[in-house]
Amino acid sequence: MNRILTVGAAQLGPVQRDHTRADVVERLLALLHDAAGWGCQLVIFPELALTTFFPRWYTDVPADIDAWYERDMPSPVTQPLFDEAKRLGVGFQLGYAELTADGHHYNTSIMVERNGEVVAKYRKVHIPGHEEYEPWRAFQHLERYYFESGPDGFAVHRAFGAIVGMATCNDRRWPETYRVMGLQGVELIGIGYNTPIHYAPDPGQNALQLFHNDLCMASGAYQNGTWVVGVAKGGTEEGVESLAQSAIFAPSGQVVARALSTGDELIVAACDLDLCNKFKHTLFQMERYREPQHYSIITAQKGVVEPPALPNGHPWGQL
Ligand code: CDT
Repeated sequence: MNRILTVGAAQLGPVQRDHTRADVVERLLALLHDAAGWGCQLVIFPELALTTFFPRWYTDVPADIDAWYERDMPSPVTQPLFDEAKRLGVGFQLGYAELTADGHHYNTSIMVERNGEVVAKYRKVHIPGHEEYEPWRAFQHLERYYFESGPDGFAVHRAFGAIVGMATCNDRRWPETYRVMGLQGVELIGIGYNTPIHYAPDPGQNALQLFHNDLCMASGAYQNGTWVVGVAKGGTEEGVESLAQSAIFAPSGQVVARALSTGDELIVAACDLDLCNKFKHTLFQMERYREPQHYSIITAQKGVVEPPALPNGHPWGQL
């Protein structure tokens, strides 16, 4: 009998600045209940689900900065989620801003098993945007000011009867994210995101947001033979429109479920984990077909190193 993991992608609509964490937890609980009704074992919530996407504003007041972060998880305000997960037997993945006891700031996700226990923590590795206030922008994307890159990389975990992994938003655009987990046999990757439609450095890409979103996750799924669950916090938050269109991708790269709205919405798929093997054991049989001796540049080098320029006037240098 095939191994079926029923997964819910619990898209959130906007969380405005004056919404409290308690308000949000109420919405998460409603989605969790909905998911239980659909027979889900696992529900994926978005990146930074408990607050508005605060990197769109600059402040240098330490207390104002730290107010966006969670020092404990669970905390008194999030405890009901853990309790309800246990009562319903539905686990979840939750993204939030984490402030560690020794003062580190991470964009973190946890995975909580059906008994309410945290089984895995992931700290976002690829931190996009900019480090300093840039007044020319309509809104900021100061993730590189508010978050450090996670030090732990892309681990996978045995949970939910599967091999599961997590990634966060911008991570989904980098093929290394999926491959590192693919090489550990991942069968399902949960990815939460906050993606403003307006991309200030090149607004020409605005119209391509959905295309690029799907392109990355479909490719990651297919090339590694894994399910990928992409979950948005979408809609217009504090005047900034963000991509919704949450979707569940099969190991074939096909979309099997798609959110219709830009608000709170649950989509569900019965994910056949054995379908992963169709790809892992054929075209992408890694141990047979990969040639890692040719890939060392990927870890040895961070940026692009072009070949030396041709001498002036060389015919191959002419357009
Ligand atoms: N949250 C997040 O990582 N968002 C980015 C926006 C990129 S533009 C600064 C993303 O890759 O969707």
